[in-house]
Amino acid sequence: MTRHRTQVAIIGSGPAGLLLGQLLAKFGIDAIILDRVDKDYILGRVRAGVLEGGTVATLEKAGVADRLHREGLPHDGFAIAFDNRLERVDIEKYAGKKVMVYGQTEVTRDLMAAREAAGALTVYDAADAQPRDYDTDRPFVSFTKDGVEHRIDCDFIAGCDGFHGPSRKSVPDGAIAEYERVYPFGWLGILADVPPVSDELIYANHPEGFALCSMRSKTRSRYYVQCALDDKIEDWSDARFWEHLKRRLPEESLATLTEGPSFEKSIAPLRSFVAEPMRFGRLFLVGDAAHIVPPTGAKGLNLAVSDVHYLYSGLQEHYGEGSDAGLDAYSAKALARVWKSVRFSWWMTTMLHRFPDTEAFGQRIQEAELDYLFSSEAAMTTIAENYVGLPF
Ligand code: FAS
Ligand code: PHB
Repeated sequence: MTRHRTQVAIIGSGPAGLLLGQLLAKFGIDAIILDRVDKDYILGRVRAGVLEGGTVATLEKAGVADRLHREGLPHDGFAIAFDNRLERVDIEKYAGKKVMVYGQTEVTRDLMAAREAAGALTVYDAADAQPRDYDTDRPFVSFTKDGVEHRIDCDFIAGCDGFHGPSRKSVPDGAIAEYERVYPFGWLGILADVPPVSDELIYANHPEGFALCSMRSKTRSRYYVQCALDDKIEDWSDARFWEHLKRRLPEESLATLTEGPSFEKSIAPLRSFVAEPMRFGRLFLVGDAAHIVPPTGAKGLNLAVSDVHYLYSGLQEHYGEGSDAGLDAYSAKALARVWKSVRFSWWMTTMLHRFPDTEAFGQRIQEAELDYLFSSEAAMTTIAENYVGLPF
């Protein structure tokens, strides 16, 4: 058994774990990060694309926002297409803020580079990580690497290990409440090196299903179409993908749509999920380990950041001022913001997707809601202030 000692043991080297590690390092708090896979696998996962202002500010505070400001695309609005209409939500006018289009992969890359430059320890390919004894004041994390058993003694454990990780699952059933809604469809996404159809994102409601036109740069597009839950990647040739995307976009968008070969194609299931509470003694659940949202509201990554913001503030107080007020308030504070983002993501998903029971009446109701949305200053303000991100 190889033994290690640190102040905070972080399970998971996704954006939550890496950002927490980076903020702690800047404050002089030692942390070891573990992940069950390697860097390339993590960087190969294509996920979020839109950063809220609070996320950008937190990345700036962590000292990893230089490339984001050089290469990211600030957006002051997005569009919703429905009933062959293309209508714009002016987030700058109605919420006074922008969002930044910069892929999660790049955020993760920047955080990994900063951690390496600081010489901080991340253990990749760490198998069987388990948070242990976190109901005592001597918690530890066990894992194996290359057949050798390891133990990390620590003061606190941050469970940043995503929806399928061991942290939440280690909590005894009677001590945790779980709320879930699984959606009866998925998102099929592609990346293609073609110019985006528009300078801003387009979310599309259509009788055949939802579509989303996003981007990673002015020469790289990210597109999604709603697909059946049992669809497989091999069911979707590029030709079929482009055909379905074009059918779901308004005519005026087709004039600027550039098709091309995809170099990444993946299907993501959609669910809303929240675990309560988010703290168990010395174990804190962070990001997707505690909650999942359908990506329709572009909230998943941004919620992971607000959790990190609250937990980091609490740890800073503990080590800097000897106060546990922030740690004691973590779960309630994080969940208050989580549930409002879960609601918004559920609302956007319900309004824009084709459900098995939508039928003709349901389609008209969705179109009426969208028609009202664009006729009301109050409704525009509501969607804009939720999309740019509620305050931390
Ligand atoms: P992550 O899941 O990113 O990171 C968890 C890490 O823990 C992983 O690296 C994993 O390898 C590691 N881990 C798991 N088990 C472990 C173990 N036993 N031991 C050690 N490590 C372990 N959000 C958006 O806003 N927009 C989107 O378009 C979008 N698309 C998504 C598509 C998919 C397929 C998925 C799954 C999520 C998507 N999300 C999207 C949400 C996503 O961006 C998450 O919110 C974000 O990755 C959350 O970051 P983390 O909490 O760090 O979790
Ligand atoms: C993306 O660019 O991947 C993206 C953007 C906005 C969303 C979801 C995904 O709501």
